Amino acid sequence: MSEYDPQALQAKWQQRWEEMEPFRASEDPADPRERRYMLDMFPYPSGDLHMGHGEAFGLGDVVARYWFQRGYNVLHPIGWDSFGLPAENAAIKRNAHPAEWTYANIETQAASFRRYAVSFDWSRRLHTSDPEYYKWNQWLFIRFFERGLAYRKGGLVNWCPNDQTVLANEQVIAGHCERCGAEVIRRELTQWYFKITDYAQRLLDDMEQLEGGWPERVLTMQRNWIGRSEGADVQFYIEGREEPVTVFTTRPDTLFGATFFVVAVDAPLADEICAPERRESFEAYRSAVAKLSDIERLSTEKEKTGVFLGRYAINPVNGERIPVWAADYVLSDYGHGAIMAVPAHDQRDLDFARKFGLPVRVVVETGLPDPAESGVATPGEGVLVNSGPLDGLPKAEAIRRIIDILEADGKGRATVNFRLRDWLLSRQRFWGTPIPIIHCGDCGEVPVPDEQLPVTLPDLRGEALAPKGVSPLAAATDWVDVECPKCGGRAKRDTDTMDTFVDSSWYFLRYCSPGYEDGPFDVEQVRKWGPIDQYVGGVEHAVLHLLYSRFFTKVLHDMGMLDFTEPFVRLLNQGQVINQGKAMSKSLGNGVDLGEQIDAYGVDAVRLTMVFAGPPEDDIDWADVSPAASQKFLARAFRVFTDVASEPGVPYDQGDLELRRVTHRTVDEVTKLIESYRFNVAVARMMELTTAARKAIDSGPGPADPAVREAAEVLAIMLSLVAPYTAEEGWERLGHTGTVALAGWPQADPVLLVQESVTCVVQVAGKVRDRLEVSPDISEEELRALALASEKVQGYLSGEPRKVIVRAPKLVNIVP
Ligand code: ANZ
Ligand code: ZN
Repeated sequence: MSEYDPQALQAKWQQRWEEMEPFRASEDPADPRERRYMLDMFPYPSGDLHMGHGEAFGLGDVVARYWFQRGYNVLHPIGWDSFGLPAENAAIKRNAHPAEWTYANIETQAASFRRYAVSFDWSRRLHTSDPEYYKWNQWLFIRFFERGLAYRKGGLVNWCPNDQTVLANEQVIAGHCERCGAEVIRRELTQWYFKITDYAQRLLDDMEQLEGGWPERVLTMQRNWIGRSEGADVQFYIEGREEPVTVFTTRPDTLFGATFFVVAVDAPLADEICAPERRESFEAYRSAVAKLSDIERLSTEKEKTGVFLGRYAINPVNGERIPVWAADYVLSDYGHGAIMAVPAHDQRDLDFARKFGLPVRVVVETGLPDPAESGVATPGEGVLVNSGPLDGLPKAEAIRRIIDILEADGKGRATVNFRLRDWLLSRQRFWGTPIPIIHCGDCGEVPVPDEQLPVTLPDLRGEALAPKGVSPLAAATDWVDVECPKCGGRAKRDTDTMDTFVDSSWYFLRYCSPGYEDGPFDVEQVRKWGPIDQYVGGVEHAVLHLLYSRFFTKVLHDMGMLDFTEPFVRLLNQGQVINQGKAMSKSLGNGVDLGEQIDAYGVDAVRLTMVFAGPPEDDIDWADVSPAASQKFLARAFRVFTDVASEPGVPYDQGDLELRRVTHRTVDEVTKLIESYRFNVAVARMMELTTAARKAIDSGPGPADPAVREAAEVLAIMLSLVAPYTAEEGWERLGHTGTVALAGWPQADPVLLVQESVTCVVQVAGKVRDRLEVSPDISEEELRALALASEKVQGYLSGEPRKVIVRAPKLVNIVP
């Protein structure tokens, strides 16, 4: 095997690694090495690995392998997010059990990961669909339930008519089901929720810990999703109604500009206060709106719609009577489901006012054209007018002032609202974790006792799993009918399963002690490994998965099980692999198959192509990259390894100085580049080192020079981060035993980093008086001091010079 043969290398080294297990994390408490926890978002077993996996895991592996080389005790585990709908749909189609499809795919992916040479600790592998894993979902659910953080309530929910299941708000994308794309409708159902809203403020505050470690755009998305608004609750009486109605407003300063009042058409209040003569039109309107998604309702493009309810509200500060309307642009589940409308300063209100001929009154003078005429509301800064006691005040002050007034009169108060809703976690599908609750006519909701966990899924398959609008579990009566754990009476199991985001909200903790039987994880082990030093995954998880994981972490912290409050210290979002400018898709026929690429070019060339294509966050267009060129480069590097003609252990310092300088500068730069995620530039530096070594072999000091060996060894170690097979074989050809993956990261010798000096001319009054040998990157201050300290220069100076002009590194001009 003198020629570079990637497929042969793969076969050989895969087997060696299997024997060596070089990537097992050590649990030995006496192990003195610093620990590092590197995690890739775990895969869903939908088939074999695809190009996206190739990129994400290839990038993550650069970090993990770098840490191995640095001598850390690294935890780099792998598992599968193996519950979920696709398995169930496949099972219905094939009259099979979802487990068959799931576990077959897992085996396929596991084999592909091994071939792809990702540095996993295989001993910690987990699958969320294993009862040994989901038992702890149930255990956690019960702990949440006991703490009042899991509860059941009825309400309107998002329902996918195709998948026949409830969806969380987060799973509705522009009114459509995230999974199948069907249009989502609203349905009244009793469902389980996690009370994530209790943690809204902490989810926001703790983001401070993530600044600098997470991409700014992800932090922004999290912030927007949580959606904190400061404002005031203001009470309005409605004529003929005993109790006042509260509205939430971020602009209490505009209270004197409220010209009408709007109730969400689907809020119970609208139904309650609707005047009899308006009922018919109200009901017709309400059923039309029921078909719309929140996104459509809130769209600013959409024509405003609404109906007058025949009633009037009283403005609490000036006693004015304003008409009450029902409309869809006010949501029933935000704030209090009713608003005071200020058309002059809120665009939605203005659109509505213009459509229905309602008055517009400016109360903040902004200097912009009158909204009633321009059609453009003026939400910005200004001075209050037409507002009684607020007149003349700037906006911010007016807000404070009106809140004081309202509070003094008991008509309102300062308040904070969050856009975040509680997490709807129950699903009416089979392939998930059964909710461990038993419903008893006498005792109500009774948790399954811990010692009876896990509640395993009944054995259903094929047609029995077909969606029927209720959970398929409901039909398994043997499974459903149980004794109440409290009173022993006849009771029924809850038939819903959990959202699979529950599974992924804590799996990273389980990896620290995967076989642990006394709890979801061994608290001591997590204390040692956690939190995750580096998390790598797609930006599609910027909201959901990350928010839920952060929530779980905080709850577990409050339960005394974790000593940290944020799970992921650093986050890297890799780009997507696309082709010809577009996302790969079956319909476009532009798909690229990872396995085929590997068959054609070898694992190393594919991995190197992924890493070299650009910054990790950028998309990779497979049409613009060349795995063939990557393979050629690897063959060149390989030839350098095989050409080295000295023995291991030769003293490098006897080698060619010029090549040694290149090698050490490369080490210095690549180290910094890897640590700042600029992996593509690091690869470029490795390529340059390869070229320099080649030149030294062919037309320089020759293959036996110790500097050539040094360059080749450094190259093998650095290359092991992206092209592990080539690096291993090269390392062996260089006469080493063991794996290159643990050879140790090279250290740059600072002496060799100093470039040859530059001559600096020092002039006094325009005449050259001295020449100094200085470093090319000397600073201006240093050079100035050096020039003034020169004895030759001193001879021409008497006291402080009038002026010193420094042009580092080549010239200093002194005016005496
Ligand atoms: C009067 C007002 C005047 C408002 C003004 C805004 C500007 P954020 O920032 O998103 O929290 N609002 C309150 N509850 C609502 C609901 N259930 N559905 C739709 N809109 C609702 O938005 C708060 C503002 O959105 C509130 O402040 C209210 O309109 C509206 F110049 O009150 B505002
Ligand atoms: Zn009971």
